[in-house]
Amino acid sequence: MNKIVSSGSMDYKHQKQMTDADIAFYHENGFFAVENGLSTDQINALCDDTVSICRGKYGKISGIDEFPDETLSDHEVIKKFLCIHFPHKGSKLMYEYLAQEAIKEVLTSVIGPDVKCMQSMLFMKASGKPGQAWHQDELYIPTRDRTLIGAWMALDDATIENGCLWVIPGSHKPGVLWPQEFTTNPEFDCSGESKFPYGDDEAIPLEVKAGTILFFNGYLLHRSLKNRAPEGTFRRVLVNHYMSASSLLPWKFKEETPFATLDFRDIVMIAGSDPYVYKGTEDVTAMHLRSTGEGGCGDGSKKSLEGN
Ligand SMILES: O=C(O)CCC(=O)C(=O)O
Repeated sequence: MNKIVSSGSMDYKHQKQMTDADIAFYHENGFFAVENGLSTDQINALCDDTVSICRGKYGKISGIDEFPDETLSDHEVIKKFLCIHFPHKGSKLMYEYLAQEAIKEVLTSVIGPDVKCMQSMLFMKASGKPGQAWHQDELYIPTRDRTLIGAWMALDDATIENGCLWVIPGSHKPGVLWPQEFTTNPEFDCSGESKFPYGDDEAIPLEVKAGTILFFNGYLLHRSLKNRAPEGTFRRVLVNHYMSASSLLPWKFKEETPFATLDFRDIVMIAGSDPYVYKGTEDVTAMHLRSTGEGGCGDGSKKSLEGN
């Protein structure tokens, strides 16, 4: 079984800067791993904050009517939820981590000096919880210059057993967004599955240690499988999405405005300057619970293109 390609990794503790070879690896393969991107203290702080979010300490989370009983242990609390979207809207710590130092270094190296963030997602993924079928993030969050990048911060070791990320190296290159179909496979949540001309044998699992930050291109085909690790374990990940601040972001609009002029402004600048600063920013997204699909996904008509 292929493991992460060593030339595609850097040890942030020792290197701190992307080399030309690192940048070339990212553009060639569509992903890049930074080992030791987070220290143990940072991982622990983010895990503690995950518990606070799930206990309702930072306020309402759409989709959660009642927070778990206070007598439950931290693990019992977090195992109730697969994933919470936009944790940075409730937690100050998760907001600060949008501009985490290793993330800024990689993004400014591969995107350019001006970088904005528009989304965060916090996966708890307890044992038994589903993964997400093959997809490309740009299908959900369409940038106009194809600069979308996910920064996936492993808070636990991610393994094949507990549902690590799988990618098809180089699948970002054609710049095609493959259509999706509804899937009822219990391996996955309700997000839909991309249909594409690659074989599953071209996919590689990205097994990484806690503290590794995986970066992946918005056109890269990727998925994760169900967590099959023993009961009581988790595959926690904080994943944020970023793009060049020079591009407009036609995301989450329903009205009939010409696509080319749409610009979602609920963003956070994390590096450089914002050419559209004169527009101001908005605060329209809020923390919400992602559906696991464990109760069924209906007929697919409610398939969400909101998350990724
Ligand atoms: O971590 C996962 O299970 C899925 C994450 C993902 O596909 C994404 O962030 O786009």
